[in-house]
Amino acid sequence: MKNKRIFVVAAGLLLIGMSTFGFTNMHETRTIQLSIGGLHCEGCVAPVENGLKKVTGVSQAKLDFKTGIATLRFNEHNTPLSKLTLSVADIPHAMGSKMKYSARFMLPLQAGAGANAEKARKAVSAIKGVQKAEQNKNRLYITFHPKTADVTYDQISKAVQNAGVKINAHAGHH
Ligand SMILES: [Cu+2]
Repeated sequence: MKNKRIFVVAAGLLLIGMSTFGFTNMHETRTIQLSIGGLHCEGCVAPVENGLKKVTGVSQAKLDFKTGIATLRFNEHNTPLSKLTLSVADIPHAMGSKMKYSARFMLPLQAGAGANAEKARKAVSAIKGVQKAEQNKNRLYITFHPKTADVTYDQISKAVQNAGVKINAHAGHH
């Protein structure tokens, strides 16, 4: 009986230690960007920002109406990137149920990635759960299948880096 209690306490401490030093480092909080579709007017900004902030792992969300780009602080420890991106379609539209919001994950690549950008696009397209990866200038725009595997930021960044392309970490500061 006493041994069991000690075991429970030890297991608990181990879990706390792991979550402090292990898993939180594996899933760092990052600045990421989503390209939002279905924006009708500036009145759509607050509902989309608030909808994004409700997702577990999102600590900040700012949507620029002119560019349609939402900049988030996001930790995917509990929510994979694909789920976050897909969740935008579930935010009730400010103009009523006939309109819908949508989102594509926008990944900035290093300037001058050239032909490797196409390689990166293909590599990302091949990830199970990715519906479509499009390239425009130095950016990849990625959509996800609603019903297949979860896709994480780490999976995408690995695929891009394996294609010989660096991710532009300063994209949030335009
Ligand atoms: Cu609107």
